[in-house]
Parts: sequence; structure tokens; C-alpha cells
Amino acid sequence: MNKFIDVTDIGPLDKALAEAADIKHNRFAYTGLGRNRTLLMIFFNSSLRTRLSTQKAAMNLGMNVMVLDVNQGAWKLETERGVVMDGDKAEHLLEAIPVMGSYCDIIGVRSFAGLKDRDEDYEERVINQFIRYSGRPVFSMEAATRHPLQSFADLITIEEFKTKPRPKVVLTWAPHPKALPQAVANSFAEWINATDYDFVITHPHGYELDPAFVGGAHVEYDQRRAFEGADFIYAKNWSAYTAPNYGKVLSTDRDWTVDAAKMALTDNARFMHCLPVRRNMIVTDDVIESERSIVIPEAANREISAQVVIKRLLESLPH
Ligand code: AN0
Ligand code: CP
Repeated sequence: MNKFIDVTDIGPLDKALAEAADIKHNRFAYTGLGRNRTLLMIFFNSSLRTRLSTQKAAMNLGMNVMVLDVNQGAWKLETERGVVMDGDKAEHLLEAIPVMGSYCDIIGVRSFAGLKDRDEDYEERVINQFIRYSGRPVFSMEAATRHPLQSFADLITIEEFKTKPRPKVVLTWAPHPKALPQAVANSFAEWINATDYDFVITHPHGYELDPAFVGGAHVEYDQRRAFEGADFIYAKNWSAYTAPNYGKVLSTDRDWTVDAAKMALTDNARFMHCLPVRRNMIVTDDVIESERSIVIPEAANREISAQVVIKRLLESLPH
């Protein structure tokens, strides 16, 4: 594996899940693999979990880790080619990327969607430029349209907590005051569609996701109906995908907030969210604090998904 951008990069999911289970029980079995290897983590956007879990995963593998917050202390970067750079941006990404590549062996990149130009976001320009110009294996720490380390951790978590072979998994939109990317929802759909689970997506009209990610999932506009008999409720907000509303907040209707009355419609479902979560917008205090909530073990599994991915990237490096 020499990049990790989407579900296809990880190969067969049963193998990846078995490797995750092995690593979870033997976190320090591969400390020799990362010796004298350096991970560079580049953040164009904020993070708590991704930053800490990915650094921890790399340290478990014996790596050295460098973290760059592009917006704090680095030169402002131009990303468009052909621009006359007479504004506030002092450096071009096309120089910055190979320079950064020269100091490390593996690069992780976080770069969210701009939510202004759909084509630009869905072309994944920033992470693709890293792949093309860094000369290093690159992995996504959430790019414009996907968050695969999150989805992999979500899948590990569902496998750990499921009580039937084919659980009913429901991805539900929930309200949020600010425009958020579709990345977490897209990626979750992409990974769950790669399993044989019963998969339902529910959202208000206007919040349809890219059909390429929805795939064969059942889309149910009535949230309460979607919740019936569910084993896992996965809540997430996203902004509109469909033109002409791309990147817009169309609703903050708290009738879509996940609460105890809706959870009572499920088959005693587990509650999941990638975090950070806005309480009493996305989910009520009592639901996220209930014993059915697995948001903390879900977040803990980010260390495991990252370690599988970094281990495989290390194994791909020339000796
Ligand atoms: C981001 C998002 O929705 O993509 C990161 C989630 C992991 N969330 C926020 O910006 C609140
Ligand atoms: N779930 C997730 O990626 O969290 P952070 O944005 O805090 O990294």
C-alpha cells in the first residue's frame, strides 16, 4: 500500500480488520518497523483526535513524528497554479510539497473541502498534489471528500460491538449551525457499502449525498422510520451537496436531533459519532451519555486504524 485515500487502498476488509485486531492486542510488536523513519503530519485544518491518535500510532511503530500546522507559523500557501503571487501568500504548494517530502518518509495530510466550488473539492486537488509531487507515500487525515481513517475506525468499532452478523446501520443527518463537509458521511457510506450490513441513510430533502457514495444504500427521508429496528445509529451533519446549494446550510431543524425518543424506536441501538460533536444540536446529553453510546471507544479506535495504515505504508518503503 503506497497511499491511503479511500476504501479501495486498504484491500480486502476482512484482512484489514484482522490486522486491526492483531494490532489492538500487540500495539508494540512492530516498533522496529518505524526505526529511523519520520512521519510528517500536515494540518490545513484543526484537529484533536486525528492529531493525537495518528501521532500515537506512529510512535507505537517506533517512528519519529513531526507536525506542521500550516496556518500557525508556516508561510501562507498558494494552491492555484498560474496565479500572480502579489497577495498575502508567500509560498506556492508546488515548492512546499517536495521540500516537505525531503524531510520525511511518510506524509499525512488534513485538508478540508472549501465548500465553494464543488468540482474543485471533488477533484481532491490538495491531496492529489501531495501524492504527485512529494515523492512519499501519502495518507489522508481527512481530505475534501473523504475521511478514511475515521471510517476504518468506525468499521472496527461496529465489528467489536455488533451482536448479529448483518447489523442494521443507519447514517442520519443531524443539525449543526455551520457548514460542514460531506467527507465523513461520504466515507462512512463508502466503507459500509463495502460490507454486507443492512445500510440506511436518512436526511432531510436537499441533503442528498453524491450518488457515487450512496451506492446501493436505502435512502429514507423519514428519520423515525429509518431508526426502526436499527442496531447502530451513526449521526453526522453535512452541508448540501446538490447544486445550486453546494456547501450551504439548508436547515438547522432540531427535530432531526438524535434524542431518547428516537433511540427507543431502534433495536437498542448503539450511538456513534466521529466527534467533535455539538451536544443538543446533533445529539442530546442523555443519549451521548447513555450506556448505548460508544463514541469514546470509537475515538480510541482511531489509534488502531492509523496504526494499520502507517504500518502498511512503512512496509511499502524500500529498505
Ligand atoms: C469536521 C467535518 O465535519 O468534516 C471534522 C470531523 C472529523 N467537523 C467539524 O469541522 C466540526
Ligand atoms: N474525528 C476526527 O477526525 O476528529 P478531529 O477533527 O478532532 O481530528
